[in-house]
Amino acid sequence: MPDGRRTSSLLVFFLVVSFYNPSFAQPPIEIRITADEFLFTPAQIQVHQGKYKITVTNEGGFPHGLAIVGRTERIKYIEPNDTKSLIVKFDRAGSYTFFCPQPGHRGKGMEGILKVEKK
Ligand SMILES: [Cu+2]
Repeated sequence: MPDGRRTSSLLVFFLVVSFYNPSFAQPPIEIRITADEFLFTPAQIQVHQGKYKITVTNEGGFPHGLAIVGRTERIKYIEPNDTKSLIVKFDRAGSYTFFCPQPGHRGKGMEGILKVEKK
């Protein structure tokens, strides 16, 4: 098969996949959170099932991060005045606890609840 035809077949394949799978085509919705000593704002977040980009800005003087209980995706470390993002897909409804993975921070109050509701 000539290269040009192979490329167009692949293109058609991806167009079909994105047509049948809306989550593949849609960009993630952004959730903005700020971290400070020793809290997240907001600490209560409500979303619907889907793909999200969680953006955390560290407005504090210490390094912070963001982890979600039961999920492997995390931001280990954000320097003061820096911003980092994480893409997370929530397929199931439920309450997810998020927290700062820096030692001792969760115990000082750096945690929150992300509630995912059915679409
Ligand atoms: Cu922290």
